Amino acid sequence: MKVAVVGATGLVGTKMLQVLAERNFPVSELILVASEKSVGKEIEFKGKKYKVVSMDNAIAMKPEIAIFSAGGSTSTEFAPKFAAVGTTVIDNSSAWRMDPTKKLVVPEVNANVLTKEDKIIANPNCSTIQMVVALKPLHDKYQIKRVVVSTYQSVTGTGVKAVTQLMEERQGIKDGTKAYPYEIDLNVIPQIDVFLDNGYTKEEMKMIKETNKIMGDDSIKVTATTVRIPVMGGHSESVNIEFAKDFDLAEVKQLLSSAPGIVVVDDTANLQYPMPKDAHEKDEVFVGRLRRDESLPNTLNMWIVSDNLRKGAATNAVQIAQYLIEHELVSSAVEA
Ligand code: 2RA
Repeated sequence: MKVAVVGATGLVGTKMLQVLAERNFPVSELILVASEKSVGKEIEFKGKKYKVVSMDNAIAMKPEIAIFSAGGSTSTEFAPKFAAVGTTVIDNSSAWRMDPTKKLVVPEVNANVLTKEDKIIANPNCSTIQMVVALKPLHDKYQIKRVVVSTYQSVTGTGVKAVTQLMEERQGIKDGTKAYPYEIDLNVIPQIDVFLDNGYTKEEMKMIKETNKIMGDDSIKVTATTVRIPVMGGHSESVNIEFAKDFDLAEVKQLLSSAPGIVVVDDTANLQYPMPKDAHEKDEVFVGRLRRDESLPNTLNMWIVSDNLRKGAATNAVQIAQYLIEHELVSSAVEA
């Protein structure tokens, strides 16, 4: 496969290259694209150096697959141009996620919706991905009525600038890099992305709308509070789920343990539960603190942790690409 990575120098782009290499993704030719100021810069992939090229050069090379992590406006402008030359684009921005003509995919949940005609495929928001992976096996069995989620999100979800802000603050540097309106070290910021007219943030509304679309079920009611914390290894989520049917806690554990992409870490007697420092650099979604909500019938509490740069972004995108290849849903650019 001729593969382009668009946004190759960012936190997610760098992780995409790492995941492609680790998974031995069948790359016959690698095309690296980044902003104009990075054109010509060399990036290493599997021991070989590649020069960053411009967007127009990359389109002219007609890659079979392009994995984008370059922001919404870049994606809105250039994803259709790649699609026009026969490239299948997997896009990590929010540009196409709620477009009814585009698929929003988490392979463990809804890869079956993909067809050969899908030329722009949306990769969901990181905090949504890890939640739906854990919701899916439970929804199939007990039918979810309502989800109440509160998140504890890593600064890596914002990007390099936010990591720099946290590190500088930890070194005592005042008036340094500012990715957030407030200090993040020794603080908690109950705002991720901008506020909307309804009082929710864009991140909260993404969790609500994307969950319905990925699960293919608008009857699931979701409400969210998304929060930034001074952590690096992954996003954590406290999730309260009300089901239509009653459940058995041992069976819940069993369903989650046998579901793809999930690791249950739930042994409170030995103080075992998921934490970002353990999820860091892992591809799985970790679930624990499973317990009945004693205040409501048929309701479960759980805690979900995953590396937001991996399953929440790069790994999910590469898994979509792998699925397309395995199911022969990606056409060669030569044919196009
Ligand atoms: C965040 N959800 O953590 C974003 C990244 N996609 O800010």
